Amino acid sequence: MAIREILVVPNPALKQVSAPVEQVDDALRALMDDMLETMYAAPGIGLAAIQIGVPKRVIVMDLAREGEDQQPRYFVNPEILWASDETAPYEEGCLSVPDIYDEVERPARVRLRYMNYAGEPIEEDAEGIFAVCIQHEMDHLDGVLFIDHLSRLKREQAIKKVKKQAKAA
Ligand code: K2U
Ligand code: ZN
Repeated sequence: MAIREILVVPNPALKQVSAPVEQVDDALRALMDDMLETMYAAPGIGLAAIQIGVPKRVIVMDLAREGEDQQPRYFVNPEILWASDETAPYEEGCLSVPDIYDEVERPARVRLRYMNYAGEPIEEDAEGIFAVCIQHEMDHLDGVLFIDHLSRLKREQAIKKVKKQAKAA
């Protein structure tokens, strides 16, 4: 396992549309292991493969609270089969847009289809922070960042702030 570099804005690689996975094999599981180790080290609760520069439709997640046992989740070729008309706001952040937080409105509940770590097909409903996180990560698979849901002014201010922080580092 290895901790990989997380790409940050304005890296154009983050705008790529990731390709579907052909086969859930040991090489893909090794990638998911690295993604999970990278996410825990960040720290974060979700990570898309494109954030470490790999344009594959793969997401890892762990929604366990502080003090709870780790509950790693793996989503290969995730699809949203249904989304509620009801929406809910959430103050989002992103490891690829460091230290920027803003409110994004998303469908409150979604029905997912994906393959797990073993390559088995799963269908599952998500709500709450699970619904927020999976939609945030699936946006990454389409080259979309949470700041793309904000006004152009807020988006430009966010990118300017991240660039300034990077220069000062
Ligand atoms: O994509 C990422 O950078 C991972 C995000 C996932 C996330 C974004 C918005 C809302 C929920 C999850 C990182 O985990 S951002 C850090 C974070 C940690 C806890 C709660 C919210 C955001
Ligand atoms: Zn993100």
